[in-house]
Amino acid sequence: MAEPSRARGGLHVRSVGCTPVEVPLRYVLGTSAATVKAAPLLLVDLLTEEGVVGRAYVFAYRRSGAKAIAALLEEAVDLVRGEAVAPIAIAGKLRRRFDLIGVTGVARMALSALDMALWDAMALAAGVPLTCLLGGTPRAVRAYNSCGLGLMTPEAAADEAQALLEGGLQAVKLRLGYPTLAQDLEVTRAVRARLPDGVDLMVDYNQALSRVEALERGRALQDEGVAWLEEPIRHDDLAGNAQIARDLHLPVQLGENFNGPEAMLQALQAGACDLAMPDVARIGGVSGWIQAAGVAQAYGIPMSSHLMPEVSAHLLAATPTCHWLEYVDWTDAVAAEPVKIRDGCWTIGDQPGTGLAWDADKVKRYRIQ
Ligand code: SMN
Ligand code: MG
Repeated sequence: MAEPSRARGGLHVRSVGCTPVEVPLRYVLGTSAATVKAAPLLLVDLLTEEGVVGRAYVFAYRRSGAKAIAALLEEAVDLVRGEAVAPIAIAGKLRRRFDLIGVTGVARMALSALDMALWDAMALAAGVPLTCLLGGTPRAVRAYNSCGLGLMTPEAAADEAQALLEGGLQAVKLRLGYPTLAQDLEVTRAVRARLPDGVDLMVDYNQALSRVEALERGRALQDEGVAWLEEPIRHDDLAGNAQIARDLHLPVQLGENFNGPEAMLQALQAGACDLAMPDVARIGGVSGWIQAAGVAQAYGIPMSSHLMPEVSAHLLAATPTCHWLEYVDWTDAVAAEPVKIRDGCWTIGDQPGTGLAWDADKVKRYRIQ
């Protein structure tokens, strides 16, 4: 077999360290699909032969997810050991090797995590913030608060919504999908009434509804001052989502379940959503995001992020149709330098790479054994 290429001055893949942790959440997140009290994350340290360490992490949804992603990622790195740090070339090779198991779900997340770590390593080696490598400028990115506002009583939701405006945030997201439309409306009205004018309120059903229910609840919600209707029905029912997007004047938001830029293209071709919010760990990492951002621009669709705000901020700053950053504070528990929201924005610092670094003591405390 031919020796892997060794571009002068370039980086080469050496090994990967995967650390599963479970971090506590300040606000319990009751969604219509599951109640999230602690967040399992997989922390990734990609070592290069040149000594640069690229970092990334993914939200793994479940403890078993963190372990499965780690196993897949370790195998992927074995397959490209010694190769030049070239994310698109590596993604092409690994995609072929993983096609038989299928590049979806945890396999997609493993390959996305590797891609993110490779890009971080390149930005670290270049000595620039990641967004600069992608053609963006380090800047403040407008954020909405997505911590909390799970399923709860209307009074508790209104109190929590108010608390979530900390740091000058100008938008919050509410989870819906109560047993009845009347309950959804009651909570929405209680939260809306507590939020100052000009503060946006997004709502998220996490795919809870049938088409008929979504049309009924959407029609009721669209006159309640809601900014978007997220995943009202199964994310992959493109015809159903297109019908909802056509029938309502409330914008439909989809994206956290897009598996790669090709899935986003299909959704936009079908007219399934007015807004898009890919998840960097499912869209294919930094490489997949940039491709998806081109699709969003071609369709004139505003693009937001899903979770993992550290890398997403860099990506949004290089996204032509940049809309909102989804802010969660989950990595505060393990980050060496947690990012603070100021004036409603996540500000990209001038440190090279994504700025991700772990606090070793905190990681030890939350490590999953
Ligand atoms: C969500 C999904 C999974 C975990 C937490 C939150 C939600 C979102 O759909 O859009 O933030
Ligand atoms: Mg969502």
